[in-house]
Amino acid sequence: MKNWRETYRVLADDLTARGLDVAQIKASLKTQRVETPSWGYADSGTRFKVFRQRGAARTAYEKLADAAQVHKYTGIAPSVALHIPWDKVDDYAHLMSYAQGLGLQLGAINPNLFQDEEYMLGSLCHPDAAVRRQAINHCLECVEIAVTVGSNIISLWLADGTSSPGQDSIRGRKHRLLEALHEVYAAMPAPMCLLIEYKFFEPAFYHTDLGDWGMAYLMAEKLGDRAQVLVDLGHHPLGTNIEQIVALLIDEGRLGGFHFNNKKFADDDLTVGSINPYELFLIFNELIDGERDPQVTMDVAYMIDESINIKPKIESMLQSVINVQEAYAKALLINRDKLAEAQAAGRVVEAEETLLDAYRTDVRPLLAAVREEMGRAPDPITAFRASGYYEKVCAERIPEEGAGAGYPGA
Ligand code: LRH
Ligand code: MN
Repeated sequence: MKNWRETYRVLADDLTARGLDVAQIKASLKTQRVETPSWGYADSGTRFKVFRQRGAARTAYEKLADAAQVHKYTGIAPSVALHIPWDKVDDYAHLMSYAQGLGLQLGAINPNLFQDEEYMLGSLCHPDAAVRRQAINHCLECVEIAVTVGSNIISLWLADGTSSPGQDSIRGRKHRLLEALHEVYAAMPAPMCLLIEYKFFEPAFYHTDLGDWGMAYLMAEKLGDRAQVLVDLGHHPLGTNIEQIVALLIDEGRLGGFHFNNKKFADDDLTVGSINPYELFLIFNELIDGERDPQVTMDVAYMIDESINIKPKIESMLQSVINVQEAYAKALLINRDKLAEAQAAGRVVEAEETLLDAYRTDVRPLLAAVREEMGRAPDPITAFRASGYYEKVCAERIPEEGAGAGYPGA
């Protein structure tokens, strides 16, 4: 955006004329934080092919170096989620200090209970107690890693389910799952939280043990206050109203976090906001509604979970962080008093138009001003490209056989 400063001045006057507090909006934007996924910087693909990308990160250290670029240019991505064993290292304390040297913290620890040979029939839900023990021990190892790196989040997704009718007892699996989760929960030192991520199918194709928000919520309720539900935007049947699920979990005090990404069909893990930016805006509308309600306490982990197969990964991650920022900025422009009045009076079109006034506002000049005031690049992608970092890592990182991030096929 060439002359964004002039455009920003006009926008700020317009927002003030619309009765909005520009200084307050900018202050909120400066406190926004989004965690990026280590696995988003490494080679990934589909079951058909993982296309290797020149310059893709191959080790936990290289993933952190790339994540530091995203934080350098946006200013709002200071932490990175790890996936174990994809990010397994000999010395996690050393990895933590390396991250701190880059201005980063290590965030959510993601156990991996979907790649060991023993997990064909499940992990924590497996009929064989020895396999369940193996899975529980991996989660306990992840709790230890979280303690070592100063993380307070265990982010758990289970591939567990069945792929043919009758394969296993659905209630039996539920009992095994709860027993195992109680042991993991008890091992987490407060205030560490367990985020339970649900998904309606894949890799299981008949039933999934944690198949929707209700099943994850039920488990959280049975475990305790430090168990919450994680909403991955790619884990719902088409047509699902995700912002309604978000509003409900906020109201029940069980919204623990997000895996932001986008989809057209299934769990596509595409760049955030690249397919349905209006949905992301409506989700942030519910989040702000909750934040503004004194009855509601929220402690939400905003995280990205994307696997980019074609685009250069760092640029896609920059797009994703910027799109999360834009969705929040647009939602902050909603005149909430006007919205509440229209809703109460049943003036439905006026209510929708109040949302659209905000959504249709081009917030890029506002974000450019906020970034500059944070000492960051008004236009992160252009600044990153001008840095030559990508060319540098392409030259340095000669793809090695089997050096993928642990992503299947990588
Ligand atoms: C499962 C999932 C989960 C991660 C994986 C990389 O589809 O969303 O969050 O463990 O992707
Ligand atoms: Mn996810």
